[in-house]
Amino acid sequence: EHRPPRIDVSACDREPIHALGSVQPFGFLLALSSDWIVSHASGSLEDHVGRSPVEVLGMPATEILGVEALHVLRGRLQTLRGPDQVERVFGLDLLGGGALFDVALHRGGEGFLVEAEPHVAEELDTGELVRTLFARLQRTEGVDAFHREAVRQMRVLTGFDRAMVYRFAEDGSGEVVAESARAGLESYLGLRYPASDIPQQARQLYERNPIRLIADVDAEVSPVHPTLDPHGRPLDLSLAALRAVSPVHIEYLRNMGVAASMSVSILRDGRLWGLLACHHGEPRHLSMARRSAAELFGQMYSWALEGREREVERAADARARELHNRLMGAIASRDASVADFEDYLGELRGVVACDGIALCVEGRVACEGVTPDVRDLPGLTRFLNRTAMSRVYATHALGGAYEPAMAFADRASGVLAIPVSREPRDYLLFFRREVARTVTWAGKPEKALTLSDDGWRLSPRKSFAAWQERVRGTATPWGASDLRVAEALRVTLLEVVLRLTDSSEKERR
Ligand code: BLA
Repeated sequence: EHRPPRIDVSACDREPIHALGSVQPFGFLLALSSDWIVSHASGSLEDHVGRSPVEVLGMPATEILGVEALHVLRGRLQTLRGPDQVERVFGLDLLGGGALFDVALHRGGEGFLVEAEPHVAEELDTGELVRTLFARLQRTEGVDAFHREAVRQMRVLTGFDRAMVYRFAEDGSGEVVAESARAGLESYLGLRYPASDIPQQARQLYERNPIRLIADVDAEVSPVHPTLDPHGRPLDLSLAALRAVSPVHIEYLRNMGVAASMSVSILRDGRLWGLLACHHGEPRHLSMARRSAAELFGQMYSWALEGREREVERAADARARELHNRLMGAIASRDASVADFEDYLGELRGVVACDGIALCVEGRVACEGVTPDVRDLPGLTRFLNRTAMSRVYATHALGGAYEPAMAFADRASGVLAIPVSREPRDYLLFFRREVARTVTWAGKPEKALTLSDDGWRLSPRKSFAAWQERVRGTATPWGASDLRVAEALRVTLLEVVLRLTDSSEKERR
């Protein structure tokens, strides 16, 4: 029996995916120096143009490109100002021989990169198409319907079998929050994937370059010549549309039964919030015009999303305010006691997303939902007395700070504690379960490793076991909005409890 070695998933983060030295063969690439001398060419030049890449190295562009094309490219180059900008020209007679190409242009290397694909004439006005799709998106109500409509539109736009909204959590893991798929395909909706499925450098790259198409996972990639420039550096393909992707990811897609993939970055405040990810069971090339349209749709979607999410936050704040008013009204209108306050547990539970809630006041305990055992709560509140200091305290890995909590990690790995008396002593506690128990994680542990000619190696979709080890004892982290609502609740509850204890003391007297 072979024993798998320990897996170092972080090794994935070190693969230089922006400079792997090859492109996909559905187009060709030329790198030109600032004085328009060819410094690099891809092997695919041969297939598209019938010239050997090595033969054109060192040639002035005037000997390869058509006069009209040179003029157009010079003009476009002038407009490339910002660092990560790309210009696209559709239907350009690039070589002056009559064949039309769709061309992308960006600064890079010692000058700029020109990428060309055979021109595809789109019957539809893609700008008009995006406008229509976006109008439909805006007619939806709420965040869920917004995502659902977006993936439906992405399928219309791309013709792919499947489109998903893949949203990242704070720990980098991702969840499929919306999906549109051809009938008969297995659904991924609601599945979670570990952070290691999309390594760090890939996420950074996707913030700069918002779209990538993998047209055919089985296509042989085309090497860029020369491999290293005179300074010994590989060509930086970060912004190249033709960039061949990591072989590790290609294997991942094959394991998923995917032949073509395209993803568009969803950004919030410039940071990667998620991906619009599309799959196809057969190889599928999308024209540059359609890819541009998908990119634009992704940008409009990203901007609109910010507004939708803000609406949700405002609604959560409003719920907390309303609860405040109701609690205050209740104690003002009748001769209430702390015990009555327990009637509100259900409602309190609704203002912060949690699996369970407990109220510990004056030695009394009331619980709802999934919580630690009542016997475990005194120990926990004593820990909180030392930690919370009259403030809201939140952790998504309670066992790390308070070791005895490991015993009930499955029921409560996350706690959000709101002190409700002036001295730390009484608390309202929100609990979240261990994440591995609350979500459906994708992947099969038994497929964590494969044996290849060079020994055991980590393969995509197989990092599951390693990941599961790492999330033991952790819950979904509390978000900024949870903390804001908790702080508002703290102020309310403090007031409520003070009044109630005042009145019960009066009674006793
Ligand atoms: C990239 N991984 C990606 C991408 C996605 C995923 C969407 C972006 C590239 C693309 O558009 O295809 C993951 N795809 C998913 C997930 C779903 C999906 C989770 O459809 C869910 C439905 N991958 C691993 C491991 C490694 C790894 C363990 O699982 C590292 C050893 C690597 N993934 C990896 C790399 C890339 C990647 C290197 C970057 C590919 C590139 O752009 O070059």
